[in-house]
This record gives sequence, structure tokens and C-alpha cells, in this order.
Amino acid sequence: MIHEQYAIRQARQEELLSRRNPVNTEFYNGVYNRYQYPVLTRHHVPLHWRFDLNRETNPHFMERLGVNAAFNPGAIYYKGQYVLVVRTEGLDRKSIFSLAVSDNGVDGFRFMDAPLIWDDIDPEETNMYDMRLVQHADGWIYGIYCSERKDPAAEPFDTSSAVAQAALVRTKDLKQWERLPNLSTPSPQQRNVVLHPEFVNGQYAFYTRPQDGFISTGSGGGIAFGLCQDILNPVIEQEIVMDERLYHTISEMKNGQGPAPIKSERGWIHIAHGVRNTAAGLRYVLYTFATDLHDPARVIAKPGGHFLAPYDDERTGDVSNVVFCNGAIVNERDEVFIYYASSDTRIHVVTTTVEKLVDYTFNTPADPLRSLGSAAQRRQLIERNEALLTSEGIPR
Ligand code: M1P
Repeated sequence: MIHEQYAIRQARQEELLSRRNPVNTEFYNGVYNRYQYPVLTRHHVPLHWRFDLNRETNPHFMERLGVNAAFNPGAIYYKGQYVLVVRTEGLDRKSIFSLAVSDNGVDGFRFMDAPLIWDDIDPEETNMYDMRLVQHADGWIYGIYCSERKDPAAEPFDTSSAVAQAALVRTKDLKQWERLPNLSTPSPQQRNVVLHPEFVNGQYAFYTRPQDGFISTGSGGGIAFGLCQDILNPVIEQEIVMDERLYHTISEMKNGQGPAPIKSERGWIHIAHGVRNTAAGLRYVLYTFATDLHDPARVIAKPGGHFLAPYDDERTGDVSNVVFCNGAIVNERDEVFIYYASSDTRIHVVTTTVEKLVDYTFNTPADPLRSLGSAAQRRQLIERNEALLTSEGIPR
């Protein structure tokens, strides 16, 4: 028999699930809209995924399989709906993938069916996370995720060292998933690998992130690009760094491609994350850059600084001072929904348009890379504005 607490708790959860999510009018930058609430949190996870509902076996209605966090979602616009593949982290630290769907992209997200599974072709795979969903020109929807295992070369006392690789799955209906072999690259470890949505020179193209270690990218110079002939036996022979990390920038320590790039008339618009170290630990922010339509490995525009950083309450969570994006959706009206997680804890959205993303990416000044250059850049803006204000007789 169902426990009487179920109806009580479900009514409370329904208030959360059906809550509207208005634009946050206190925030303005002209680039995107923020919203008042996260779009998904661990509290959105269905009760029957967490509780044993049976009064006989769970008389105290205890949460048997709790969820610690819902974050870092991949995203796809599928049959007119906004679908996220959410990194749902259990209390056991294992991340699993769960689909959540909304009709408008900013509220009403509900988890679907049950967490995703596929053939277990890799018994050493311990954890999986941060899936990018890509509708490829070949007709398949690909999921590229980080597959993590214990480092086989670690000393017996070392129970933390890990190896990260890029794993591939694909589907046509978001229901049946086919697990493909892991991507092989020249780099010892990989994270933040993303499939380009179109063929390049007749081959599959990937954005990669070469790294020597599990946390540190070491000699890995930044976001790289590589081609792969056979998606069923995915091998990249050569990775070329296309967006390098640089001293005293927002991506001094590491960076990584976010979702698959967005196609515009002026180029591919990329959303990526940049990481720098601070006395309080790593700080993750998002930035954008554009690449050539015919050569997506050639950067043609890159604004200075961050596009989006942790804001107010977003600053705190399991891993504080982090925003991370691996999912974005462009709908038929060229509206852009950028899904990101804050502090490895919960999921938010900002909305903009392709036109605004292009304007931001091509017309925001580049990082001058030196303080005096930044001062000169700001003085030029002030001088132009003062001249305009004066010419229009507006006091300042
Ligand atoms: O904890 C912040 C992020 O750290 C990793 O990102 P990166 O590989 O760029 O350092 C990932 O584990 C990511 O999931 C996490 O959000």
C-alpha cells in the first residue's frame, strides 16, 4: 500500500514544478535575460526515483536513494520541446543521465521516464557526466560524455587518481541509445569533448581538450580540434589547439568547449568555459568566440573577459564559484536558450537571440592582455561617449 506521505510530498513538489519563472528584472546587460529561479534542481527529481513508496517496506517514508545535485545538462530542441540531459548525481557520488523536458525552455521542466541506460561495454567506467547532445548532419543524435575510471597506474594507496576519456552514445528517438567505443586521441586524458554538427572535409569533427592529468591540463594548451573518419571506430590522429589558454586571462588555467557551436551568418558561435586559480580555489566563467564557417578551427572573433559568471546565490554550492555550460538550444525563431549550472549544484537558463550573440561576439573588444591596454580601451569608450553626449547637449 502507498504511504500516505506520498500525496502530501507530491503536492508540495507540484508547487515547485508548476512555478512560473519570470525574467529577473534587476539584472541588465543587454546581452541576455536572466530568470528569477533555477530551471532544475535536485528537488525536481520525481519522488518515486528517490523514495520507496510502499508503507510496508518504508514505514517512515525515508528517502532511500537521494539525489545530491542536478547540473551540467546537455540540451536539444526535439519535436518542438526543450530537452535537457541532466547530470543527476546521487548521494553515492555517481552521476547518471536523466532527461527533463519543458514546453517553453524557461520553466515547467519535468524529468521523463527513468534515467538513461545502454549496453555496458566498458566495465572499468566508474562515473559518467557532462553529456553534450548534438544533432549531427548524418541523422543521428550523439551524446558525448566524460567517462571516468580509476587510474590503473595509481599506487595502491592512491584511491583518488582517475583517468577521463570521451565516450559516445547515439540515438534517433532519445529512448533507445547505442553505446559506441570511446574516442581515441593522442592525449592521455580528455574532458569537454564535443562533436561538430556538420561534416568537415567529409569527416566527423571534434572539439577536444587535451590534458595530461585528471584535474590539471598540464601541457594541454587549450581547446583543440581534430578530425575522425569513422564514428563507429572513433580515432583522432591529430589535435590542433585552436583556442589557447593565456596568462592573466579568464582561461589562464584551463578552458573547454561548451555545447556544439551555433551556426550564424557570420560564423560559428562557441560558448566555452574558462578557469583561473584564486586563493579561494578555481573560478569557472563562460566566454564566447567565433570561428570561420568553412574552417571551424579558425578563430575569427573573441571578446575579452567573461560572457557569464556566477551571480549572487549562484556563487555557492558543492563546488563554489563555478558556472559550467554544456547545453544550448536555438529554436525556430532564432531565440537562444543557454543552460548552465552554478557551483555544480543546480541548473539555470539565460535567453538571448542569435543576432545578439553575434553582436556580442564580434563587437565586444578583445582582451588587450595588459592593464595599460585595458585603461586605454576604456578611455577610448569614455571619450567617444563624452563626445556624443556633448554633441547632443546631454549633461553627464
Ligand atoms: O567542478 C567544475 C567542473 O570541473 C570539470 O570541468 P574541467 O574539466 O573544465 O575542469 C568538470 O568535472 C565539470 O563537470 C565540473 O562542473
